[in-house]
Amino acid sequence: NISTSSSINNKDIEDPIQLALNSSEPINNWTKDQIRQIYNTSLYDLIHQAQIQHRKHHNPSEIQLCTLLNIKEGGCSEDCKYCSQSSKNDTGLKASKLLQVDQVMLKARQAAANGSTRFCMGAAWRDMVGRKSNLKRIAEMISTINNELGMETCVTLGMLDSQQAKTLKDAGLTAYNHNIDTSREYYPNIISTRKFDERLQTIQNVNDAGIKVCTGGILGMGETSEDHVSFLYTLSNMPKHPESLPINKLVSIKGTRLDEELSQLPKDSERHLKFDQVLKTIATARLIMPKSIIRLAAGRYTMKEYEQFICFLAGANAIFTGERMLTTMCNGWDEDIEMLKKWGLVPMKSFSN
Ligand code: SAM
Ligand code: DTB
Ligand code: SF4
Ligand code: FES
Repeated sequence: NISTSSSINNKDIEDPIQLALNSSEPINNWTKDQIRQIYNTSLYDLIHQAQIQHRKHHNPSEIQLCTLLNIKEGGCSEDCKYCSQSSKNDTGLKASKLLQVDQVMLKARQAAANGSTRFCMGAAWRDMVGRKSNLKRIAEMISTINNELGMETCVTLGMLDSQQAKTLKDAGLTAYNHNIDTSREYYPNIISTRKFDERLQTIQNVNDAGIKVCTGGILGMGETSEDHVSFLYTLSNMPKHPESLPINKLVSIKGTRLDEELSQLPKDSERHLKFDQVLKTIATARLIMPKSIIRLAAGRYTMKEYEQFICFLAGANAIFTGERMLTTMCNGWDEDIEMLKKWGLVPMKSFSN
């Protein structure tokens, strides 16, 4: 079987795990069959192979620490079934105004002092249409954090057009978070006020502006393993793999329509998320998107320390740490530093340090 090109041809290697491990370039044409085969590999082997891949592309003892701040809470016009901040869910959360730059700086300084190297700011908005002065204030937050603290910055503000993305890039933004959330097929069960392809369009606008893309999703919304395969298929076939890939475990919030729906599922339904599916998703992501930073995001506080440890073994290498996620709980800096020490892991240095 002689290949005419010097690079490895996708079709020359039949075992997709070997293909993932042997390719010198990121692969952007994974098939669902290949991804499914990886996902369904015996978990013991899968984690071993993912760890090999992890060690090829990352310093295996480093975990990136990011801290989140909700800079504009609640009152969002989107209808995401899981979200406490959607005005279509009855969670009792009130809408707030955008924080001032000095309020944000207090929190950013605290995060830096505790060892976080990336500061992520979230706003409960559908998009930035008609929010020029808010965008300007956010640009000021970004540049002040950069200049004063040398931290990486990240924001998530809903949909962005190319011009808005450029404004954020000019302010010095490192990454933009915009999750695809789940598979293309399952998406309409979760959100009806926007389309999956609109998500992809914003991601493209962000990428085109030269900002790193942070995109991932939520596990445990009643989807199946096939949805995990399809979710990974979309992510891994993006023209550029996401720099950062958050894996959220649903925090089922009282008053959200998803919480109500999931409570109706029979106890033995295959639609209840199992921990092995979390591991399979992380390990598969690590194999097929070797350079992405895989972040344990929402719901980590519900995981035992040893469960988090296995997630790190499977290839996760970032966490959110601090006082809070956006509206839900987060493990704090002190307990996280203790945990990392216990497992022989250290906080990742910022590229700007
Ligand atoms: N409004 C922006 C947007 O949706 O792009 C940014 C904020 S939004 C809260 C960021 C991400 O947090 C969502 O895309 C979703 O993946 C995750 N998320 C929100 N609520 C969650 C929950 N209850 N459990 C787990 N993840 C959640
Ligand atoms: C992401 O994927 N997870 C973070 C970050 N991106 C912005 C947000 C998680 C929010 C969890 C629900 C809450 O705290 O309200
Ligand atoms: Fe709004 Fe984002 Fe919550 Fe959806 S996930 S309701 S867009 S804040
Ligand atoms: Fe900030 Fe992903 S939310 S890096």
